[in-house]
Amino acid sequence: MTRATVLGFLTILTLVLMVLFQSSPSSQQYAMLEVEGESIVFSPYTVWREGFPLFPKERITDPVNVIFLNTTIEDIETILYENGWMPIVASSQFLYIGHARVKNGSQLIHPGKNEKQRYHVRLFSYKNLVFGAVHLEAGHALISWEEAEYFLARTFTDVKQHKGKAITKVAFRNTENDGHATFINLASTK
Ligand SMILES: [Ca+2]
Repeated sequence: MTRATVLGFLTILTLVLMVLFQSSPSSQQYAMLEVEGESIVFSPYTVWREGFPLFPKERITDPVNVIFLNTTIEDIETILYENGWMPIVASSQFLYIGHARVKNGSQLIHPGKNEKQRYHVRLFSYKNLVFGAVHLEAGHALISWEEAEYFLARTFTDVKQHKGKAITKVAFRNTENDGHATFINLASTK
């Protein structure tokens, strides 16, 4: 085998490994969601991707704590804008849903109890579901996921809500988190 052939083979092998690495899902545990007879597998934490674009590192960042059923990001945005939320451009995060990597489609903020605090939600669209990861922060400091989940869910009190089974760790990142997400069915009325 000539040197050129070996180099060519190694180049192809490297490219194949890069493609495999790119498409490999996050190493985190998956959760199963049963929605109207359909089973959907998803990663219960958002990931933040950093580093060299061909070999990104993924850092688990926020728990999924609100799941909207029978709706779209656009419909949720409309409701949230009517309730004091505003659009914001911030770093993108990703969720693995049905083994696809889904980039957040929209991010919104709402002022908190004082001028330093704000609620921040990232929304991820999958079929007729919208996964939400919402937190309360002060500057770059994380304060609570639970309080943010309650605050966001309170906007939708005219439709059916329930808490699902635990999908994430309790007290993840040493911050208030009960491990359960709130399910909000936009097709229902109370
Ligand atoms: Ca929760």
